[in-house]
Amino acid sequence: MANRTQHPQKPKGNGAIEHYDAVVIGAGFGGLYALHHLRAMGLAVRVYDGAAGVGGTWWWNRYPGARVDFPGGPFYCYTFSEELVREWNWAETQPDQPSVLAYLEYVADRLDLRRDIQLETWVRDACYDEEAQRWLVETSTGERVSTQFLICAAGTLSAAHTPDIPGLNNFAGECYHTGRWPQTPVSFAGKRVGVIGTGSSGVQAIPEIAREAAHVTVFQRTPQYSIPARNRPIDPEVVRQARENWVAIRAQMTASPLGAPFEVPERSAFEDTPEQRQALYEELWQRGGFHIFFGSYADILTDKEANRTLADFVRGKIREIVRDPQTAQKLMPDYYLGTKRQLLDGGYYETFNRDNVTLVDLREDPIQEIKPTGVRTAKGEYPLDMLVLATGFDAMTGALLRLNPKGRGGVSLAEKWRTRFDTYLGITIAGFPNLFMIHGPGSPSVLFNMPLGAELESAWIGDCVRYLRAHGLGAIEPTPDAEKNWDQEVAELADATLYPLTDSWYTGANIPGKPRQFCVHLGGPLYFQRLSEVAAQGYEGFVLEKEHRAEVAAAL
Ligand code: N01
Repeated sequence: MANRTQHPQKPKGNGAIEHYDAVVIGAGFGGLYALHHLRAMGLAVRVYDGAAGVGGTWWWNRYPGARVDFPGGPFYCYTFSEELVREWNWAETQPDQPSVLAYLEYVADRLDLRRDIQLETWVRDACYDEEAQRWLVETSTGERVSTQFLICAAGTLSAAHTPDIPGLNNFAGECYHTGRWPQTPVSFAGKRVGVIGTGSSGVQAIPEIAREAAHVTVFQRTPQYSIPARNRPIDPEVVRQARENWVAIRAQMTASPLGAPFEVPERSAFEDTPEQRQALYEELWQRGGFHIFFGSYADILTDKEANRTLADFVRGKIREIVRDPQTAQKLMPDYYLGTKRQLLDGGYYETFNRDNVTLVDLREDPIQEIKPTGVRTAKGEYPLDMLVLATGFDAMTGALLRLNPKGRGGVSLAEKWRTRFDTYLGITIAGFPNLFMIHGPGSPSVLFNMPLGAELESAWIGDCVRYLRAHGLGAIEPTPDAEKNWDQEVAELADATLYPLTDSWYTGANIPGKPRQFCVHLGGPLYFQRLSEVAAQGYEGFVLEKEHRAEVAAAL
């Protein structure tokens, strides 16, 4: 096993410019695989990450209760290597954050990745030099490096969103954002804790905090549908079969709409009687996980009435579980189920039966200000020792905009994306040659198995680099028309569903002033087929530029 040095050392900020074939931004699932894949092709690769460890999302999101909600180990992990699948033992169906982080650390060691990763280093600037056909990158540690390819694996859910609530900075107690949770243990014992936000992070954290805190006040703006995760020890037989048949299972995942090794239904909710539907929902509710959502009927996300049958079922469960009818009423969601990111929990609704938990419905009693001693709403005051902000992320585009690379003509990404997040294939951007994104806006990203998606996207990027090199090409960049058509394809797929009808981070509605656009390609396997077709047709939709150095050499 390689040594576990956290900070592979290279001279920092000594004035000399290092030259790489590829710079990868981010050392999470996507960035680690991109490094492994491109390095195996013989490229000189450097990875930068601002965190003090590898893991990306799984390094930052260490709030209590953080777990994989996708069908977990051995399916939420790297799939490209049968060895890794055989070597790593997942303990639970929904692995917790420490397990996933330990896995990524293991992979970084096992594949000897750390020697090319520089941690605690933010990329501060990235400018494209049209003449050199290269990116010039500057880091927070004072280095300037030149690279032909810039691979942005900065995370779809990594730019934490702190809402602009009056007085927030004056709060005198402890205050933590779930997406920037401290490295040192946080104690809730004996404390009055306020949690703002009831998305995936809040719903996972609230039951855990309530077990320890003196009191928890949950400030809820939108009630949510949550489904029991029913996390349990993983069945050794599932693992054995997965290991024996990994090639077939990986193929099945790649061909499935969500990248998961499960059959998806083709039947409409209305092919069953109400009694049959109820029985199926009950069975899948007891089974736990996303099965009820993706495994019940084909039209849950496309037909309002079909959606209502499942929404009614979950609302019925909330009424059954929550003893106080007024609290149950406040918890009652009314949007189309699944059109905000579907939540899984470990006893979320049950938590509201505890004596030490209070629910504040911000729709009828909004926050007015945060005072040094607590939260003041329209109707009252809640004295607090700690505030937990489970308020989400500037999803899909936030991390890229924070990076704000400058492309052709010095135009920044912030200028380019002022009103729309145009991309081609969710991987490339017109005006930004040789820049590739992993899980960019317009890719399946958060609605496909993310580790598997990252592998497939990296593989496509690797093939593209190989093609450029084999053909004496120095740069690749999509045409504005290709972007426009891609935008339309993404929108048409979304418009066939109920997703765009709900305010969510999928549509950018959670960030004040952010352009509204549904940025996830819902094609699943169709998306990866489109990638292959584009490559097979000689990178259709792209302008391919001859290598300038070769042109100069030829002219001499
Ligand atoms: O963020 P969110 P998250 N005043 O945006 C509320 C992934 N993830 O961190 O719905 C009051 O979903 C906001 O209210 P509303 C997963 O993909 C995965 O929970 O906008 N409230 C909402 O309740 C997930 O979807 C796992 O009305 C305010 C909450 O804050 C994504 O990350 C675990 C507010 C934000 O919910 C993001 O989840 C955790 C304000 N001013 C996360 N502003 C896994 O299990 C916002 N809110 C793998």
